[in-house]
Amino acid sequence: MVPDLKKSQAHRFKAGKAHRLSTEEREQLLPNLRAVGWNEVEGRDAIFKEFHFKDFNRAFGFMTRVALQAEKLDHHPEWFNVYNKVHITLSTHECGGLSERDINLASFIEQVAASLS
Ligand code: H2B
Repeated sequence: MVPDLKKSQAHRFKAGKAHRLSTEEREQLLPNLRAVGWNEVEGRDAIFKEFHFKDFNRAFGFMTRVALQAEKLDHHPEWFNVYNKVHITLSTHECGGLSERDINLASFIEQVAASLS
């Protein structure tokens, strides 16, 4: 299941200052991401997922697509790659924790991963 990202949300992405998600927002937004393998990081307000691809070529292709979108959105992942594995942590430095920007980037990342597998 790929969490839905509405076009209207994508346009609102960078509008205004990022704010940390409220408890209500988390209850509404995080279950969809948990269901596809994103987990909250212990000791830090961030989410994490590990992706596995068939080979380095696919992993790097995935990273390239995510990188271009991240630059467009001016919201960047923290990530680590070895061969076919890509570890991704999302958090918003501007507000020191999880914001809607992370949820939206995670949704985009899921769409890319789904299109490559
Ligand atoms: N990425 C992330 N993950 N969090 C941020 O707060 C952030 C970013 N801020 N990318 C952007 C860039 C900011 O530094 C620039 C100046 O807009």
